[in-house]
Amino acid sequence: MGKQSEAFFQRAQEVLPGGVNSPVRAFRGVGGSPLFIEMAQGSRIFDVDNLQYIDCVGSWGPMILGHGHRYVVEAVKKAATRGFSFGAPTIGEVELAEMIIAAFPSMEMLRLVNSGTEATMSALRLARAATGRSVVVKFDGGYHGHVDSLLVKAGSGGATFNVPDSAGVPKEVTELTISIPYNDLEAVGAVMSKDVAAIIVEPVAGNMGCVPPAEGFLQGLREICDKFGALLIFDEVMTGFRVSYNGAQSLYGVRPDITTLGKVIGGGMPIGAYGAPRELMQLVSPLGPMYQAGTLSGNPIAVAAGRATLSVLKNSSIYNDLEERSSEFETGVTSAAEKHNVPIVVNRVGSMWTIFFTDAPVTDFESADKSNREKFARFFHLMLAEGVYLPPSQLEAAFFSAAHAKKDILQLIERVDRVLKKIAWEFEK
Ligand code: KE4
Repeated sequence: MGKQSEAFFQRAQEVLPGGVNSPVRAFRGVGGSPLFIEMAQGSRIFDVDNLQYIDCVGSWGPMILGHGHRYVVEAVKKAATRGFSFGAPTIGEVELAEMIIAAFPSMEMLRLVNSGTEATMSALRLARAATGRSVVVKFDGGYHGHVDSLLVKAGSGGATFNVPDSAGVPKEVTELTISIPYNDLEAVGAVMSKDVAAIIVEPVAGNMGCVPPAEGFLQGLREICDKFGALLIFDEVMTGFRVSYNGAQSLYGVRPDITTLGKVIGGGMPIGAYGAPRELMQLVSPLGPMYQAGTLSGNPIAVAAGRATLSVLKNSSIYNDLEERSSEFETGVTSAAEKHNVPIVVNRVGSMWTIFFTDAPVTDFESADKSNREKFARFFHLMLAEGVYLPPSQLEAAFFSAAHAKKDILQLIERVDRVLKKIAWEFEK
């Protein structure tokens, strides 16, 4: 921990709860104090003490092209010279919507908002408006932003700080939310009823660490929703344009009723979106009775960053490259762990992944939660000392970007190998 970061952190804690503007950044999941970041470029991030790291967080997913991609930077610069915000329609937000809809055939219309939370909050309201029902089903360890109804057995910071149900949310609200184990279709069947407005799911979980859907799980949710007349919401805030240009719904061939997006579609700028077939979206104001609004929704600068990002991703070899490099990393880490006899499980879908310090498969929150947090924290700090910036929590997903070159992957494997050797000595003797 550098002196400047330490000084800034002391100062930050005077004015920001925990010294941060989002809880998981506070390093409470791994101990110690957070690094304050000066800048980032490509696959590297630089802290205020001028130390550099290979970045495996990528702002929690948005930076799939790497930091400071010149095409995105130029698009933002150009947009900025024309005005930051008008509170009026621009053709740019239409073009971004058209790009997203072309990539996600399950959507015929969408509404841009300013965060993933706004997207899921609006998607939930739309499902309740469309069905006239109130109950929502989610999954233990699933995190969908800090929406009152969805802060029930929530993942991400909720799980990291062991506060799965937030204070300040009336029980009258949470009574309408049922949370059950991920990848457990029987549990879904047992709670389903004609009172359920929607099932909301991360089609690849990223907020209990990375947990892929079990074979048939997503299709099973589709069938259960059809049987009970409930809507299926795919929260693709993390997976959209991450696991493929067409999202997890394309990868697994399951069509949701409503999709939420964020992160990558803004290229690092504040953004979110929710979309669905026309008949559903026509319920949204000003067309219909479901109200949702936003001063900065469709913001020209955020939209410029998003359009530039998707333009670079579209028809590129980036997803193949990401798969190749991420797979090479997974193989290298797995063999290093075997060599040093450190039990780990690596879960990965494309370029989102998590190294769990456990010796049993991780298929849901309960199995993820069995991971050895002390070992993960030690691994995190030893990797930081090796110049690698990982998500500061066992229950988060890590990410690679198009800027992570082969040499970065080879360096990462070497550094993981050195660190696992130390972990073996400290924990496995
Ligand atoms: P935001 O409101 O943070 O933009 O998006 C909320 C959200 C919704 N759905 C999914 C699947 C998400 O992963 C997220 C946010 N992800 C976390 C990372 N676990 C953001 C990091 C943070 O909270 O600081």
